[in-house]
Amino acid sequence: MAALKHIVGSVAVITIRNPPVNALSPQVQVSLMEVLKDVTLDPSVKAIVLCGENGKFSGGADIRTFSKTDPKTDIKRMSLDDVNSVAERSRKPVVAAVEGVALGGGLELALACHYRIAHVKARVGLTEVLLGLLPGAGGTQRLPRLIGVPAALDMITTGKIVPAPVAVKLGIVDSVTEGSAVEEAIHLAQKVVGQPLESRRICSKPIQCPPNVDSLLNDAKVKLKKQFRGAESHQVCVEAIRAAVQLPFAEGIVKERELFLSLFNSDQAKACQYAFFAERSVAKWTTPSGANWKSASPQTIRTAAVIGLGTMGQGIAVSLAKAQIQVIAVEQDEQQLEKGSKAVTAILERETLKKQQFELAHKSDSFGSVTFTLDFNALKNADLVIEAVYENMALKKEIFQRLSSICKPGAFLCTNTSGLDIDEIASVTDRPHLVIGTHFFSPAHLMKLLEVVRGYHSSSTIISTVMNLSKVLNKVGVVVDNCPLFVGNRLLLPYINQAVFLLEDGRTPEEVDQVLEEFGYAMGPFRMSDLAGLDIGWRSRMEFGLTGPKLLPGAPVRQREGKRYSPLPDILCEEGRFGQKSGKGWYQYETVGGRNAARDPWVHNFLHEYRRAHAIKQKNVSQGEILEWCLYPLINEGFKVLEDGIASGPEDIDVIYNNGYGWPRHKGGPMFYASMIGLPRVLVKLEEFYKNNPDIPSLKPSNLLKALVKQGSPPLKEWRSQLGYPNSRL
Ligand code: 3H9
Repeated sequence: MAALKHIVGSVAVITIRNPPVNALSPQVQVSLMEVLKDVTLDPSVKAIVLCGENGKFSGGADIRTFSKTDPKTDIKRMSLDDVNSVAERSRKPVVAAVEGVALGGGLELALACHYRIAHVKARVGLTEVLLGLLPGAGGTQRLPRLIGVPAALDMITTGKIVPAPVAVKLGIVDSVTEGSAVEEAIHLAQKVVGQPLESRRICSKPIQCPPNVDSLLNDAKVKLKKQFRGAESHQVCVEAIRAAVQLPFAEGIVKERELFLSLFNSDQAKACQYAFFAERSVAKWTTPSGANWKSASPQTIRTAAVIGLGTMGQGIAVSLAKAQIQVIAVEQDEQQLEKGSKAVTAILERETLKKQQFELAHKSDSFGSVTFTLDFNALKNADLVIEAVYENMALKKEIFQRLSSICKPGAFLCTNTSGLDIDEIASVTDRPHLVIGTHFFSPAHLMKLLEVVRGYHSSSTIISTVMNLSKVLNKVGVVVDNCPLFVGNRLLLPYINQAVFLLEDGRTPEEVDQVLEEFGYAMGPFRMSDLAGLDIGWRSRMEFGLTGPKLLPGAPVRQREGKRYSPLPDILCEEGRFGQKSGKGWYQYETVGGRNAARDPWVHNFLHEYRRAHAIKQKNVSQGEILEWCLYPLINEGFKVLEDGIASGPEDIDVIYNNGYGWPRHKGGPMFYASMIGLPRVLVKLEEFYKNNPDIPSLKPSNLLKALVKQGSPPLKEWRSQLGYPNSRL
């Protein structure tokens, strides 16, 4: 039985059992229905308590069963709505004891109960929108009736999860307890036996609408359209809430179901659910020696040090402190230390305020302390050190050499680099097996991704410790192998290059950005480059002799080593246009550090003159071709990364792109996207592009892509096993 019953006095306690999160699979729903019917008919039972096994109420409907569900037939038989209806109509009081989580269908079940008691650490939310769906078991009809339209709109359209103290304030749960929610619920159930239940049935409550409800809903759609570009589920959620506003409860439920079915089998829902499982799968890493996430033993990090308090170091220090880790922050001179410590303190103050507002007056766990120092010897107590100085190999090596002599034996040494060789850095230490790359993304206290770059000697203990740390920091860690630029930036390079070539060929930054933003990117390549700072790439190109003083005399302007090269970004930097930080880049900004990108006539004029000077003929490129021209080389590089064994599977690449590079989640990630449009299509287009542009090597189709197409384009989940990854270094 997936729902167990035991009797305490005159109260029947029904426990949902489906480890690990008590998901409401079709079997659980059937079982719940049977037990509920059984206890409502049992004259010795006067009240009912619903809870979940192992301190978790329920993680919602079982997502794993969705892909096996035929929406035309099976879904009509899905009975969570029926279960909810039986619970709500019961003439015996039904109390939900919410411990751990009540998410999606789990919260919908709790909303159908007459009372809800939550443990103080429990969290609740209607998270379906993040899976490309909407709450399909009455959530869109009950929540607005319970907490009002504006609050319900916010929760349902964003999938926000709120802690129990906030839930009680909003009116989602009746009370919180620091003790056992189940015992509290039994106590309440006994107390309310015989009391009238009509006012406790949310389905009977009138909906309280603000006078401007129509414009509230319309404005929400406009805002969501901008925030989640191209995503359908957020828009459809608003329509379901509109039904709650306009229709009686029963008709609203019918409308909700109709809208739910319209999303259920969509490509976007498939992509979001793939992204959900991909994030879980990357936690299950393995190494060629057979070590893996199960066998390795992560060490707990209590004290961590950060070296360098630039933008990255500041964010990393905040991130660690937020996770209640004691932080030692080191800088090289007084001025930098003061600047860095002020910035860290200011961010932490803002974060404390946010936390207090979010968790309201409830006492919350405080942040870890941050000690600022110029004294490298302070690092001797750290369990783990993260070096976050600027990208300079000589400087990093000097620091790691010093760390060897200062840090305690067994301390883990991490380098925050976006592409330098981890093995070279590890080689100067006394403990290469305890050295690893931790590639954070800016702003590091907010961005979810952590690329964990395994060096040749990195031990399973350091991999598991850092992967564990990523979870503690509320990030998604992805283990990748060591290669120039690692995975994320390696795929980014051809994407940016292709976008710049489009400017040479006659397009404008606005046109290119618009296409990529309509695709779903939060920012197109040029707005993103302006935000990141154009000078970073410029310095690295100077370092590699592609531009600047190290460039060999006589090198053609638009070629390097026989390959197409565009000097446009270099020229912008030579003009002092570094992007937002200098108030001008591919766009102009209202001020230095401004955020609002506006068309810049200077850029347009400059591009025009550049094309004229180099006698470049304008090419007519459709919006569809702009998209393919930019995305397919990025995808192609993804296949090359797999071929080289740098990432262990397509899911790893997709998780990196969804969480670190603004890839639209409802498109699953670049590799998933390729599988959806069809590998033959990607291959044919790349072949065509490469034939017409033999001087762009990133357009040459990867062997893996060709092999997969030859094998009949197997589904993405079979790519790993079909190819066997003979080259895998992971
Ligand atoms: C829904 O409810 C639709 C309804 O409105 C209407 C229907 C008609 N199903 O994340 P973790 C697995 S849609 C199946 O590592 P944590 C997960 O894959 C649903 N499996 O743990 C993993 O498996 P494995 C709405 C699920 O403690 C394991 O559980 N619900 C589900 O960090 C542990 O997960 C949601 O959107 C599920 N629903 O976080 C909630 N949930 O060990 C989605 C988890 O094999 N879930 N699994 O890798 C979550 O947000 C988090 O998993 C949760 C636990 C917070 C619950």
